[in-house]
Amino acid sequence: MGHARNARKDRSQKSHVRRLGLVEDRKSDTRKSDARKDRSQESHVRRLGLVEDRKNEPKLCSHAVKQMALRAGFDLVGIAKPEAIASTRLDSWLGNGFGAGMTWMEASRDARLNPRRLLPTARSIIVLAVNYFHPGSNELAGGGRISRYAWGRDYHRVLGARLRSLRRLLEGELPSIRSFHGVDAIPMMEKVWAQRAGLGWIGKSGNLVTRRYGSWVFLATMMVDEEVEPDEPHPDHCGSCERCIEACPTGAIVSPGVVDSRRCVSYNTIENKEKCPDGVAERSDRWLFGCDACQDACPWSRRFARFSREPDFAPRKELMSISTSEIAALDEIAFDGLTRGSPLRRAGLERLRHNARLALRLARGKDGGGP
Ligand code: B12
Ligand code: SF4
Ligand code: SF4
Repeated sequence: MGHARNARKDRSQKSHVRRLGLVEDRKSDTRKSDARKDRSQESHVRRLGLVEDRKNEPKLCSHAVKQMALRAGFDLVGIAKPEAIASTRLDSWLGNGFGAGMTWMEASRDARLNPRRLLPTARSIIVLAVNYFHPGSNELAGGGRISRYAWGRDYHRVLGARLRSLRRLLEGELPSIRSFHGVDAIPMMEKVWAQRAGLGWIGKSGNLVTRRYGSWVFLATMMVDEEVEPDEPHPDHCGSCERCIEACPTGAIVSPGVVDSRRCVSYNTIENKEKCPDGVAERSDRWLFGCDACQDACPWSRRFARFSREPDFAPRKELMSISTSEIAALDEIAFDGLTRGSPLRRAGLERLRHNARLALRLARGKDGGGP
């Protein structure tokens, strides 16, 4: 009876995860392998120095996991324990309407706060980051600006491939391991995990800032059902600085670390399907996709920006050489060609054209009002 209930729960969990479009990497049935197989596996792994035997509890060695993550192409890696996140801040963010039209943030609230909803047997979270900084100007001819994270190939694809490599490396050494990974689109509070895993701190800008690359990093997570030595959480280094808050063109950083998406140019140029709230469009500083003002102003991000070793994130010639007026006049075929494999695709043709028209008006010194 209990078993049947568990099996039902398991199935409903799987379909829930599938409905959310999440990546699930379970080798579930291999788990019930007999004790002999387990023992031989363990000793194989111990021979490789991957597992430390502490108090009879097998543990993946944190150093070995980190080496694998670096081999898979990540620039930073840390480990956190999958302990639930206190609900106060997320609830107050949602309650204040700061999630704007991103209703999926509310719908996945419980999973965001408790990662074990995604992998009930999770014992550790491997938190990963990739530096995407490529130098250069964000200005297109005609005055429009494109945020740095969108200059190259879509990071979901790049980091997704690296996560799969890491999973293969882990499974190669410990075949019974179960994992669950994702980048951005899974209901994990990636910045919180990154801070807990020691990668950096959540700055007043609302971005994770690292001492190695500033805030120019993408984040990803992989939960595993093995114990890995956790890292220390990262201390805050914002101090009395408030440059990001001062630099935000629309006043979207309503208090340190808290972003009201309704006012954020990034939200309004990418996610928003409705009319831009009054007073925001005309202050959007010619950004036609995303916004980097809070990051460009950050002394850590200025000082520690380093050239990314990932050519996929380098500015695409066809994108950076197009003019704002050409974007404003894109047709479907041209949009399809321009945005293939690029983050810009998310905005959709209509929104992108609208943003470009607005940027042109602002560049000409008109107020840019209107939808
Ligand atoms: C929703 C979302 C947005 C929204 C809301 C932004 C936000 N700050 O929450 C919008 C559309 C506006 C947005 C914009 C951008 N985003 Co975004 N976004 C997300 C997403 C999907 C969820 C973030 C979230 O959970 N927000 C809800 C709030 C409540 O969560 P939180 O900020 O983590 O809050 C916690 C802490 O900040 C803490 N806290 C609360 N108050 C305070 C106060 C202080 C002082 C401190 C220290 C902590 C603290 O408690 C909160 C909960 O426990 C993540 C991916 C993911 N799955 O995590 C990407 C993500 C955060 N985005 C990312 C990026 C790159 C951007 C942009 C830079 C893109 C651009 N150039 O235009 C901008 C930056 C805007 C900004 N200043 O934050 C990256 C950030 C990488 C990094 N270095 O931090 C992420 C991690 C995606 C990824 N996988 O790389 N984004
Ligand atoms: S992305 Fe732009 S609008 Fe959004 S908080 Fe940062 S500076 Fe403000
Ligand atoms: S600009 Fe200053 S306050 Fe803002 S994130 Fe950077 S260091 Fe922190």
